[in-house]
Amino acid sequence: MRIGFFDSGIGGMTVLQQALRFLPNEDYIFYADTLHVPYGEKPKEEVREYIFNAVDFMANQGIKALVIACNTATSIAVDDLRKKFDFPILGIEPAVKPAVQSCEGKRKKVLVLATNLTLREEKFQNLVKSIDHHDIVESLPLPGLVEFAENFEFREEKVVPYLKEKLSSFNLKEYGTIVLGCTHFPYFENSIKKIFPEEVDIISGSIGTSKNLKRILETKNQINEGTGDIVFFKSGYKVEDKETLSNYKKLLVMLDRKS
Ligand code: DGN
Repeated sequence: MRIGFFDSGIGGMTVLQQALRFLPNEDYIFYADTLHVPYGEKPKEEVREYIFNAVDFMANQGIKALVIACNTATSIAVDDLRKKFDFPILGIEPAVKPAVQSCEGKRKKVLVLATNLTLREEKFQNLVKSIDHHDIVESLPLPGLVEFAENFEFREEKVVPYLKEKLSSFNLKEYGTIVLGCTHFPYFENSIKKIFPEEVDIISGSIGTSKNLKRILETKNQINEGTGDIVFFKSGYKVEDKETLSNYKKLLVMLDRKS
């Protein structure tokens, strides 16, 4: 059986690319809910319905595990999804813990970049409360980056001015680690690095999620059951159009080159 990857759009591909490195001998379904992207600015109940529809669809295709490759979807639906479906469900989350651990000793701050919805949710608030004992975690929603990615706009000359404006009130020297808490953001790692005057670590949850996926498949003895084949779906429709498929493959190649 295949492994399902789900996101509101092409952000989830940044997680799939990491998973492919750890688990090349698996087959995958990648589902992008492109009809409803972006999730980050919509009411929670509406987004929750989209997520359940998508996961129902994937479950009907037959999957042996699901990766919610969307921080926003994890924060509002992972617990309820686990109650409904009996395959393992992994949800990506902002990697706040390793960021705090590495910054505390350096007297630096952590900046979490994510969607509005993720940052507002109790899951994120509780996570920060349980880890951030010295008040070093700050956050900023960047909805524009989701829009850029969905439009395949990755050029630094477009992205950097947006980031500069959004970060204009921050003292950029104070930060040691930037947490990419939205799976659309790793596409812009180079532009983000450029904004900060000093060297910063940039981390996301995709390596941890991929390692966990591997561990779960090993434990269940369901590992190495494929050949790296990927079937793409957009909001319930199989992607057959050659141009779109080739664009998706190009994204994976682009991400591979960066990592
Ligand atoms: N890629 C998603 C995330 O990680 O939160 C959400 C992007 C969006 O739909 N706004």
